[in-house]
Amino acid sequence: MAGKQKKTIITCAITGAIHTPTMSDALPYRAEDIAGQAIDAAKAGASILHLHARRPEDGGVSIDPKHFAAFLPVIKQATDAVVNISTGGSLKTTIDERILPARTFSPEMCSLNMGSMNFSFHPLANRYKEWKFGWEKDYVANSDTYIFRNTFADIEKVARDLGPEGIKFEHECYDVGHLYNLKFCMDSGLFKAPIFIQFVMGILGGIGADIDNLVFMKRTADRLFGDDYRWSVLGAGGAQMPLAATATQLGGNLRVGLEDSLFISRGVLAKSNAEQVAKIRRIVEDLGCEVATPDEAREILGLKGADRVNF
Ligand code: KMH
Ligand code: ZN
Repeated sequence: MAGKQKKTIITCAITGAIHTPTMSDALPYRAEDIAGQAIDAAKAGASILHLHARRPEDGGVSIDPKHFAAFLPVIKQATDAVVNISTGGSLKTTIDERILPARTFSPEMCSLNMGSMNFSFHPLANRYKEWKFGWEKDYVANSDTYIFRNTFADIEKVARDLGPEGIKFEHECYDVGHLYNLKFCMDSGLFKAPIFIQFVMGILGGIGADIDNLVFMKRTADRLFGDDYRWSVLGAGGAQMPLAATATQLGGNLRVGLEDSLFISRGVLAKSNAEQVAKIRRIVEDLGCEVATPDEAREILGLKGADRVNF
């Protein structure tokens, strides 16, 4: 089973592809705001920055490499945090389009979603009467028609295109079956130990965000991967902080950030990504654990190093 780590890696997911500008003024979508919040999150204790891009004019989700190019070098200049580029894409993009930013910039890490599923946030559409931008309401409301496609062929394509670049995958597992998908791929030789699993909990379409389920996911992963894996958890919405705090006590790592929750506490919007990082850092340290530096995260996960990226 994955041994209890001495240090806790904090990942911060800065903006994502679920929330929209209407939902929080803090959600960054211009390059300078994505960069600024990412740098502040790193200063607050995040050693990995999970990054999506957005259109600067209206906050729409973008997978255009030019929108990543506008913030990646700024972040690299200002911090030694590990950059992790999403391959999640947006609602209607092909796997080739989704991996283009990671293929272009060859970061130390990128996400890899481990199964196809319903992936919906349509209930959020009822919470807002006025929307800042024209695209937002339909984007959110129509997510009930969305199948997040990540077939075995898609997964293999990502592994074969990006693996040789030395990019470490954040294997996003939204349910127990995804762990078995990952095991199948690992046995087929697609991924090398130690793999890094992100237990994604509380997405409508995936496993619910509670501690019993986290323990079940971890036990299953222990059984399937033994010492060959490291893990982290992200809880969507209100589950973010409780699951993150639980992860440190179970010997794992955690992810916070406005991609996964817009809140700092019940009903109170976070002012920034850094505010969430600072809060979980306090909790981690109060519970007697230490936060990993970026270089410690590189060591724990076996990353290629910031000198081997292409930005
Ligand atoms: N927004 C998270 C629930 C990705 O970027 O590949 C999932 C995610 C997907 O982070
Ligand atoms: Zn993401």
